[in-house]
Amino acid sequence: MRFSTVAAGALALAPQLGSAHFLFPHLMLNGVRTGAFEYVREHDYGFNPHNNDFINHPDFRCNEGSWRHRREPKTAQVTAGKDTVGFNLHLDFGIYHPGPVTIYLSKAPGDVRDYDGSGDWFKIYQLGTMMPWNGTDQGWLTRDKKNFQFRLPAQIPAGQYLMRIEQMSVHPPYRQKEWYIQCAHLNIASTYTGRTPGPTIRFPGGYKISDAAIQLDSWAKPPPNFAPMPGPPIWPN
Ligand SMILES: *[C@@H]1O[C@H](CO)[C@@H](O)[C@H](O)[C@H]1NC(C)=O
Ligand SMILES: [Cu+2]
Repeated sequence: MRFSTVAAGALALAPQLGSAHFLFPHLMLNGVRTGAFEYVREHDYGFNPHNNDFINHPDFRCNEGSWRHRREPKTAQVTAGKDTVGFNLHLDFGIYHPGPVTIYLSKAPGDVRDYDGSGDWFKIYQLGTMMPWNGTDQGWLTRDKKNFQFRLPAQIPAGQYLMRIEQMSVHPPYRQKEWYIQCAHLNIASTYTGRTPGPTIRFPGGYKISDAAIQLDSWAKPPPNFAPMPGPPIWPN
């Protein structure tokens, strides 16, 4: 089963380049788009989306097959409170799927290249709909955006981190979603020694099908006028 999924993903790469789905192979570093997978951990699912079953799988952390790519990317040297970071879609495509973008950090016990993301994650970025939202795809602030960047808050302890981007596409019928996930490797310099960032969640386990964000039904009539974000509130806020 696993083998056939990977093979199908590889075959699907070429035809999907121009038309279908997306991934986030570029780390954005102070406004500069770095190379594809230069600082980003690759995975074996190509441009393909996962469905809701994926939220209960360990690969929901950094996407399917990413563990075997953990030694490939470099680790970006950045400073908390100073540098801006983020992700850029492949080939400068914009996300043409409606839905929230969230970015999380998880501190590695040591070298991020040996870290599987099984520890605690806190959210540092999110982008949802206009407020108020008229319930349409056009009302998503993420739509057609090609990069998602923010200044690293100063309130992050020094260390190596996985930085995980997630887009949850809300266009499939009813409460089914499409999930796009990718992780980058950061080494964060910081003098912060305050409270540990939080609230934190783990993957899998941190998301439930019953979460309001996942229960959003963009096919509802009349359309919804509020789109809850997945996951906990952002740090440090
Ligand atoms: C909803 O809002 C978006 C963003 O302002 C706008 O482009 C779109 O035309 C609106 N659609 C409707 C049906 O009001
Ligand atoms: Cu899709």
